[in-house]
Amino acid sequence: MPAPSRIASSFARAQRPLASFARSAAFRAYSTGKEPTLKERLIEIFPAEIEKIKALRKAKGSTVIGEVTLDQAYGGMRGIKGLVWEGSVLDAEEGIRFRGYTIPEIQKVLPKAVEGGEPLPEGLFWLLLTGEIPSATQVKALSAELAARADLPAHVIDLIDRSPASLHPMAQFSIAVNALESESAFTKAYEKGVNKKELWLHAYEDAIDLIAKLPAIAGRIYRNVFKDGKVAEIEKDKDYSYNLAKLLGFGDNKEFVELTRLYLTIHSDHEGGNVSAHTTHLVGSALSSPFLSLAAGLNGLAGPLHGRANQEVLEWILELKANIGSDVTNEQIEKYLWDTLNAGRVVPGYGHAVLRKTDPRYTAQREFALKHLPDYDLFKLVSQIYEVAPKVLTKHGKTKNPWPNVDSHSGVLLQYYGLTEESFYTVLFGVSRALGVLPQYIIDRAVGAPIERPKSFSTEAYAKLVKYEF
Ligand code: CMX
Repeated sequence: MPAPSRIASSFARAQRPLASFARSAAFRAYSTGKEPTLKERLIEIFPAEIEKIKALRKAKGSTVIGEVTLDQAYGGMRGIKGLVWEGSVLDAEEGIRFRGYTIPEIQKVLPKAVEGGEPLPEGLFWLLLTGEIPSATQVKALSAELAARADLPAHVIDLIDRSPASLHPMAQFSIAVNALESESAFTKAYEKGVNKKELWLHAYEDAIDLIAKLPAIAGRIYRNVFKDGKVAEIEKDKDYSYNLAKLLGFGDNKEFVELTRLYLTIHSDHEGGNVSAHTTHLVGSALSSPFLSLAAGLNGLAGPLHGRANQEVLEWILELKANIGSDVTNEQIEKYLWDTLNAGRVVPGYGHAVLRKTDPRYTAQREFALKHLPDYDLFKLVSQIYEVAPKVLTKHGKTKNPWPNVDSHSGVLLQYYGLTEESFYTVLFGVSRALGVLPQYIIDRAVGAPIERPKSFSTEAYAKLVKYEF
């Protein structure tokens, strides 16, 4: 790996308008026949991206892109355009596109570990950061870099080991990520007064370190809380998902490893406005390090209306099964749905703030189940709920989207392979979400995104604004 000072000076050169490509790291790599690493590629790409944004703002900066109603201010800012997020855009009808690619498309074009299998999430990370599909060799190099940086500092191991088993795995996860702040190259560089144009280089190092260490954190939490506390070693020549599965204790199951690859790919990014992405971005805008920023995002993901919905779904389904059994009629499911709604609860795994159709992440998991576990009773139950719930939610008339979201399906797949402890499920979502939100963290620092600071008003002030008297 090139020394940081060489990279910094290379980046400084590349920052000049039309930097000489012949002097760049990427050119050196091309000319020697060696493909550029992710960092080399970013050094090449970012100057042009910065110029693109400058040109767009210069030409169109004062163009009005939307209006805001009073209801939106009180209604969770739904639909207000005010964030920049490069990795993905969410269409209400079609679902997510990662740098323009739908989920079925990325399943085709990203490098895989198994012929005809699921994509490697390292490839998605590369795509989200650069907008480019990496080669298999480039992904392999990234996998190796992540495996090489996977070890945890002793104090983080100690913190996890001393957490009580009764502390929710997501709280343990957030504690451990916060504690990695001791390792932050970004914070150290800032303290030394680094030029802000070079901050992204340190953000990149932190992001790679952080992603690299997540399997060891997740594995340790899982093994401590639910198993014998023994955590296997990372295999330096294996991919990220294999190592995560291995550290959880499922490395021998090839299908589970494939599921991990799919799971980590599809849960990564869902544009910028969701709670975990927005929080990571917001906290990062204060120049808190990637560790502190992701930990903040994970705390948001831990909420039952967001990432913890995967745990809630499983509990809700198991409660249904416990009360009625596996052999359930559609009428019984309908009654169970109404009981949930009439108790003033939400139906977990259904509805979405943006989507108005079945979530393609749900569909991708359904297809995995149809291929690998079509006769599993809980999968059949999930499919049966899918037949009934949209009609009931439509009749109920509140939710704007009666269709299932990503969390509706993930739990039963994990149950099938023996990862039955549902309070752990959101940790897996969190590992994946890091792959989606940290690219934007790096981009934000590269383009010099400012501290985020929207305007708020009191109810009195809003009333005055809209000329209303109480
Ligand atoms: N069951 C019952 N009521 C629901 C509902 C559901 N699944 N989804 C929405 N509603 C209700 C809302 O609670 C709201 O009721 P009030 O007017 O009484 O407050 C009303 O319908 C309108 O809500 P909405 O505009 O359709 O949805 P929001 O954008 O406010 O919320 C979400 C989106 C996901 C929080 C909501 O659909 C929900 O609570 N779903 C269940 C929890 C869930 O599955 N979350 C995971 C989402 C994916 C993720 O982030 O991981």
